[in-house]
Amino acid sequence: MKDLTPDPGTLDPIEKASRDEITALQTERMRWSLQHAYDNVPHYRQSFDTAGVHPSDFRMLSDLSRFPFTQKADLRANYPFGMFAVPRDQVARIHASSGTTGQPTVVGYTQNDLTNWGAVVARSLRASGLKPGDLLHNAYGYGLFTGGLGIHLGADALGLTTVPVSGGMTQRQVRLIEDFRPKGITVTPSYALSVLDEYAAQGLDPRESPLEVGIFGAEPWTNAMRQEIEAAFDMHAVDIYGLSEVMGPGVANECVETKDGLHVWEDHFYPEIVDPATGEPVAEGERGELVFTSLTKEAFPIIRYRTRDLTRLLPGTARSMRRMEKVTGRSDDMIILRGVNVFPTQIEESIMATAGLAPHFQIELSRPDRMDQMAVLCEAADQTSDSDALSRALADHIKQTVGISVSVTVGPTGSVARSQGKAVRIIDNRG
Ligand code: DLL
Repeated sequence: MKDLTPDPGTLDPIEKASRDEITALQTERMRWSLQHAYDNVPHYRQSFDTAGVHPSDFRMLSDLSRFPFTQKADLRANYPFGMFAVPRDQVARIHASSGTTGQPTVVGYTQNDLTNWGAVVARSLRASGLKPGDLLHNAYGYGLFTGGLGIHLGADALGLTTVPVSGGMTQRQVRLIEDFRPKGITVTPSYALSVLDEYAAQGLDPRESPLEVGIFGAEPWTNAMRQEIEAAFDMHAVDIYGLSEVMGPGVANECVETKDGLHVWEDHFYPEIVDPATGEPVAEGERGELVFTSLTKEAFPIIRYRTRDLTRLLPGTARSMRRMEKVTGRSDDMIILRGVNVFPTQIEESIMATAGLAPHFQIELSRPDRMDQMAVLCEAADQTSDSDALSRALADHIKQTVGISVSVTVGPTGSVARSQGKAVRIIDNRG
């Protein structure tokens, strides 16, 4: 793999700023953001008043914990435009979450917000090893989802040549990668595996592909999966994080030279970690639920948003801004199996650690006789291998590392549903 470390001279000054400078900027911006939300969004005025806090109570960053949280339910209750802090005609762009359950969550951006979003995505793409003039194959979905258009904004801001492929039509993805010869690909890690399958189907060697870096996010994935993808394509694989409520992709990104967690672009997004059960801030470096407050957003300021994503904050390394560890999973996706907490990422790690298994999997939950059961559906990398031996090996690994008994089915190639974007990891038949 080539060294893609960016030239330090190309970084934004804030990427090299001292902690004191970052804190001073955050404090000033936080004051503005709290006041802006209070003055312009009835929901925030009411929730601050109910909690007995006023933006003038904010003097330093530790005061933020006195302000109330915002939850997804608050955004739904204010559907569609009730959380906007500017008149609708100043909103330049709308995005929305898929809303598979209940109402979609609608978010908006002013022209300034779009500029800032482009800047943080550009910073993310540069941290990933891309530079002006490079070609980018953008396979995140275009549309209401923030992935495609968000990456596109940043690619324009950085000065890349963007191929706006969007998701789906996997054969065509491979054809375009081979013909246009992009240096980077932006895509969910699970869809990257579908692209990898297609390389095999076309009899092409993915290690010979022009790709030098993949920028993967929008769903949890493990370091074991990183190694799998890096080896398969002979390219770097870095992690990009974000969520529509906070902005979209580009809230945090790994640096290609370190790959040691994602630097949170703290000049725009202020992170906290709280205990998911009590909402109390955890001690520095402890794991918990990630909470974000926007520092510059005009159209859709967001105060102490409970992301449900579980991770921890670590000090800066390649950049002075703090890092978040790779997300283990969402608290919503935590399975409690006979008293043991399990995340799909733990099953992913076991699959990657079991030689002979392909990286595709789904988890099926059922409740026969009022006892929860977990079945893991996966595939052999090589169809001639002994699927009984593979399933025993995986079940043993899961028993030893996660501490639960599961049934494993190693099916034929293609038996596990392939991802076209965000993978569906859990099929819940518990009724
Ligand atoms: O998934 C934004 C995005 C697009 C991020 C493209 C990165 C790349 P939403 O659809 O609102 O936005 O979903 C946000 O996806 O709360 C996490 O649970 C999950 N997620 C996003 N990035 C990561 C990641 C986009 N790198 C939700 N690792 C978030 C783990 C991630 N989970």
